[in-house]
Formats: sequence, structure tokens, C-alpha cells
Amino acid sequence: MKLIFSLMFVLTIFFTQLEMSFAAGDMTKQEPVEIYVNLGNEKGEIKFFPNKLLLETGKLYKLIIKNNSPQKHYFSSDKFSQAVFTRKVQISTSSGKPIAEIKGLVREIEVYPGRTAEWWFVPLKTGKFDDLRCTIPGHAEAGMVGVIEIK
Ligand SMILES: [Cu+2]
Repeated sequence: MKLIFSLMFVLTIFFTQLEMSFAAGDMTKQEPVEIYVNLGNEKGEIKFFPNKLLLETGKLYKLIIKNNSPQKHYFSSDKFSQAVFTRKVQISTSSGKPIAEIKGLVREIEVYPGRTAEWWFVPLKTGKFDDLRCTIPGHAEAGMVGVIEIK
């Protein structure tokens, strides 16, 4: 009898493991890894802070894009947008109350002075994407460019 129970226990473990090896589950429902990017700064410097992002495939990220500068800026990367699954872009009031969630393919986000947007995504594809830029005329030339690497 003891042997049968032991055997059943081993089989249960085996089939549980087998099931787990087929799928990682819903990757958009993880606790997000928070990362911050500032668009420009108070001094009026036209740059991304930081201008290099290192991400991993399969993790849910909450990219908090903040504009502390006196002018509007864009966070734009064609190549990066094609390497991630976007769960949502969330817009909130300054006190943190959600206003809107935007779903679907996102290529570019414009953030107004003093405002913040959150981009929730899961990287799917590895690569080094060097086309991050602010698309406002003159800003990329002034140094508002960056690199996003996914490992
Ligand atoms: Cu800009």
C-alpha cells in the first residue's frame, strides 16, 4: 500500500513537471519591473536620462517616462516597438489616478512638460535597437538619442 502511494506521488510530480515544461503561463500578468527614463531635465538639457536601457525577454516591464523639462518630448523607437508585446500605456493624473489605458502596438509616446506616461510591455525579441530618439526637429541632433538592448 505504501509503495502504491509512493508511486502515485512520484507520478503526480512527474506529470506536474511535464505540464510546467510546456508553457510559462501568462507573461503579461507578472509583477512589473519598474524602470525610469527622464525626457530632458529641469536645466533644459535635451537628452534621455539614462540613454541606455538593458532589458530581458519574458519579463514584464513598467517603463515610467517622465518629462521634467520645460518642453514636450517624444520617446520613439520603431525597432524596439517591433520587439515587444505592449500590454498597455497608462496615463494618470498628477495625483496618480488613472485616466486612460491604451492598448495595441505602440511606436512612439509624446510626454508633455511635467507629465508622466507608463508603458507596460514584455520584450519578445533580443537585439540592440539604436533608433531611440526624440522626433522633434533638432532634438536627436542635440543628443536626444539612445540605445535599447534586449538580452
Ligand atoms: Cu525632445
